[in-house]
Amino acid sequence: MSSRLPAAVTALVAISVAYLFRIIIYSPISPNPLHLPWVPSSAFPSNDILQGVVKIGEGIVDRPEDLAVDKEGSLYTATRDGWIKKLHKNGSWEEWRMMGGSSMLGMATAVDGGLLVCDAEKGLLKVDEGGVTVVASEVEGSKIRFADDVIQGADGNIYLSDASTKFGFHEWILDLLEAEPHGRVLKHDPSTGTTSLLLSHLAFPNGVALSSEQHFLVICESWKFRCLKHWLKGPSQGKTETLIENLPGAPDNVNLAEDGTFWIALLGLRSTGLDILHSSKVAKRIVAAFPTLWQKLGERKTRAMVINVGEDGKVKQMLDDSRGKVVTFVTSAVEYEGYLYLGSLLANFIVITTGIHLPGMESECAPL
Ligand SMILES: [Ca+2]
Ligand SMILES: [Ca+2]
Repeated sequence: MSSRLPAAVTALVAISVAYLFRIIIYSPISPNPLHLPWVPSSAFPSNDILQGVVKIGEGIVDRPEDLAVDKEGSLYTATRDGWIKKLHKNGSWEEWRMMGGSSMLGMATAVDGGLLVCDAEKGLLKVDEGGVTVVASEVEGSKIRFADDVIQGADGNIYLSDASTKFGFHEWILDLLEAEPHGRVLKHDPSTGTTSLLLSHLAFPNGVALSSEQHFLVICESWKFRCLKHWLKGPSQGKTETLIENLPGAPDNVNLAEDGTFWIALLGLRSTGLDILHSSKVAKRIVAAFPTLWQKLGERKTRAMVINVGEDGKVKQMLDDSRGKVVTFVTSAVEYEGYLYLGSLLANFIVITTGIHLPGMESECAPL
């Protein structure tokens, strides 16, 4: 008994030291507290409108992060099984292109036809009837590590976000825990084939969209809970301003609405547990060392939210599912002919909003 006790204590000390090394010395992150905006509940009162949505493509689409609609009205989404799937206007689904991998994210239609697709790991791809080409995989000698979203202007210039230069798609949680500005926005000029750095030191630049007149680029900076407005033309050309800040969720994809406003999807990365985690360096290191803790804290049904924001940054509408009862972790909202289509990284379906009045609509939506 007496000889067993010191052995047990020694083992306990050894295990504790090993865990401490794992948490402190070999931690994959150098965290900082993430300063979360204080948002009064009265600012975005819940309406649970997203509990009244209609699901489409259930079981056909696996975690569709972003959506794009072409001129013919066909909807595309990239799913985790490596497919780009196409929803025809008649409601039928097509397995359109097998791309492989599981890291396709943002997409947009290309001005000359086909799709521009961000594969977080491969970079920016162009997909059309001719096949798949890599448009950009590096900038100024530096690999694009986390291609996240893309938009192309009428002049052909392409803007894309590289959400993090430190962590890849499957490590996005580490980027969130570290909360450092590792991201950047790039510009690709197809006429010269060159990719250049437009903005750097951004905290997870995510969705990108152009304004209706294409005078400015909207950039959602997820870990700052804000969206930026970067002027491309006019007297403020080259300047960056805040479009909207103190958002109640981390902004993901942003898309131009039919009336020139923007639909922004907000990730519900707020809860009592997550707020404590975001404020504590030690807690962040522990979660980084034991990723299953994240599944308990973060990967739960949280509030799904989309907001409609004007060019002046004013919120015109907010739609939510306060407890993620029907849909959670909405990553994208695309408006087309008065319907709002939503994608989610935690769903096996797309949803269409029904029974709400969208800007420019004569009457309420009806399900397809
Ligand atoms: Ca997009
Ligand atoms: Ca995204």
